[in-house]
Amino acid sequence: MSVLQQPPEPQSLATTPVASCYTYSHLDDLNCPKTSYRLPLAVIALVDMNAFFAQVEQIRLGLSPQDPVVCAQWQSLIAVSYAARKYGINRMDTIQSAQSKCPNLVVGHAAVFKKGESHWSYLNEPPNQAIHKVSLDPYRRESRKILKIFQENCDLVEKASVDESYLDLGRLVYQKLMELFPQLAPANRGLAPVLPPIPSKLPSELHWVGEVISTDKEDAYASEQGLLSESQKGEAPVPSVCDWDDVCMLIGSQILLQLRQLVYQKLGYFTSGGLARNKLVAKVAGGFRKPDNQTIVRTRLVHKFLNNFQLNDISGMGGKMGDHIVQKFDIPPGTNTISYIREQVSLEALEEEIPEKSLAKKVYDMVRGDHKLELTHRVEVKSMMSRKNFMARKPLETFQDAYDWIVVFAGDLYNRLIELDDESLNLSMLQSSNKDKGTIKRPKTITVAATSSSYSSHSRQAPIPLTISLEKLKSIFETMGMKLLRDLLDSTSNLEVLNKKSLIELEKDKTPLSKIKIHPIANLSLVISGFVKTNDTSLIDTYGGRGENGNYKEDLKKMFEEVNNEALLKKTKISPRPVVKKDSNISNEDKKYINKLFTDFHAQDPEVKRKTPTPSPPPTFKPSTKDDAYIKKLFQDFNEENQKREKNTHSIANSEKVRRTIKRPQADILQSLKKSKPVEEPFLDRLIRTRFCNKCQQQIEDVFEHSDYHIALDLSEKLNKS
Ligand code: DCP
Ligand code: CA
Ligand code: CA
Repeated sequence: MSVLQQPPEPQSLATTPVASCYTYSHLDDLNCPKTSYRLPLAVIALVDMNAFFAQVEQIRLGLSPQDPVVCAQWQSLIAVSYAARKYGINRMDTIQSAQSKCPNLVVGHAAVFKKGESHWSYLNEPPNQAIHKVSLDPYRRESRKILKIFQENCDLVEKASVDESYLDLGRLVYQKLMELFPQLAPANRGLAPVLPPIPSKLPSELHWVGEVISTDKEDAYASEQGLLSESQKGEAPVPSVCDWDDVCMLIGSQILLQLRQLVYQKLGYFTSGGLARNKLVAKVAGGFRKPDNQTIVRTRLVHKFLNNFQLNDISGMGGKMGDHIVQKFDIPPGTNTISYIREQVSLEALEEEIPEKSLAKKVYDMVRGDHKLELTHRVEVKSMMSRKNFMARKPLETFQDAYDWIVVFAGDLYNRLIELDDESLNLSMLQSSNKDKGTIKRPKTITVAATSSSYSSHSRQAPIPLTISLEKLKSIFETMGMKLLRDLLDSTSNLEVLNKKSLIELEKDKTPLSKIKIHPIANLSLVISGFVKTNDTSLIDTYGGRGENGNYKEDLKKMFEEVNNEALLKKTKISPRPVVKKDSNISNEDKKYINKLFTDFHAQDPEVKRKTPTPSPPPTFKPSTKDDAYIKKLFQDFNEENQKREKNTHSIANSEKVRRTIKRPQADILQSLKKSKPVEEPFLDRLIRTRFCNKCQQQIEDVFEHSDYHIALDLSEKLNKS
């Protein structure tokens, strides 16, 4: 049902009361966030934003939902509004091909940072890849606003991606049940553990909202009613309500619409929703009717509903993983894979064909829509990277170039820390019992890494002084980033040969930075890592409210400034010259971090644990591994991808320029350029294009986060080798 539609007139619902399958204990557990997700009465919603980035652009540009808007990143479309989809435009189009399908197309390009500036902005003209870096901050900001609406109204919300959240509606449904059915209240219960049958007449305020998946009988009844005249029609509209699980879904459907309406009223966004007993079915339901609608799957309809899909459509079973399982069972072509496995393949047969027992059981549960996953808060952030690839034709060639980008990266990381604080504060305010109450996170380490045009990589790392002020951190990122970059270039870039003077002499002579040449840099990154939690519950407690003066971010910043001035800065001096770590062993923190990464990831999706080679626990780290090497390896994978990408670009673009720019291992590179073998698509490119990870065999929501995950995974494997 659309968020714009008025609620229907009160009508009595069709009921078919039966002896209840549920107990008071099931009911009461619904009231507990820890237990409710695995209950037969659970009510889990998934809300997904429609054409998210395109809607953000449409609203930013003051346009209506009927205007054909797309969101672009360089020449590619990353989101296509539903109005533009009517012209046959999809994400595979380029701006040009989309414009040829719809001459009135409105192209909103993502905001960009300009070289040398730490604030992103929207441009009136197309950005230039050589001097701009895309910022996704505006979308993350909108995403935070939406999440906040959910968190203010629901006690357990899992942000699943930039535009999706799962909501456990258990407590909201419980409260409504108690209000509408006082006979269920603890004081009014008899001795029997089983719930009474539902009343034959339900309160008139209850009505189904959205597309309710119906039984064949209900379908037949509905079409029969459609043929009758008004006077002949039966009173009670289908779908019918039989037991308390249906009542829970019924109430949940109304709550889900209210939440979607709140998002629309406060921010103007259209959404799609899915409602079911668990995340798996809610997710599939969320994509069933788009845009601006919601799909409700009553528990007894789960099998029928899932028969509309194939195994590959289920989250975690996409691509090769699903194909592989389907092949194992010789499922005849044209057969529905989900219903076939459910009806024809026993658990024993699944276990025989799928050696990993837990995966076999998972498939067994999934085809039954019975795979219960807990709603979790976001996986902990352990590092953040801001980076830019420079096109082969435009590598960085002077100190000024490189410093200008450090300023951009510092601004990017600063924005992301604001987001992180916002999340931490929201969490702590909304969950008074949470053990992380009052926790904010600050990075301990900063790293600069650069890869030259000849693909040699170097990095420098230093500890960051503890400070709560984000403004201060931003300037620390800038100054330390520049200092680290200076040291890195001084020791790796052969400055003396390039400039005919040593760096110290150049600095003494006050040579402008734009005149100091460096060995061309093909990509540059700034990373903050080793996040630690800073716990100061009392300070969070004294902070009066979220955005009550209308400027939430300012309040937050002010609070941190106060904290910083009063307490922490006294204890910690900011060192003007960072200490560059070169010889320390890989720290326990880092080891813990890498292992936690895997634990978190595997906890999220146990099946990946088996598909992906699991790195060994910390003791197998080579004791001689240096931090420097560690960070170098962190970038290795990323750089390899870039190498491939660059080779690809060169081969298409201009091999003459390649000869001029590349000064080292020329033979190798030119050799590889000559190879006629098609160049494999870089991992991240493929991930962005397909949103499917061929390494994990699953659909990926946050492609950038997932790519970083693989960088860390590969790093750990390398560190654990031998
Ligand atoms: N996104 C992206 N690159 C991709 C896929 C998505 O940058 N390859 C961004 C833009 C999308 C947002 O993530 O707006 C959410 O992705 P969805 O898959 O949910 O797609 P949309 O929200 O755009 O459309 P839909 O209405 O089909 O959900
Ligand atoms: Ca979406
Ligand atoms: Ca989505």
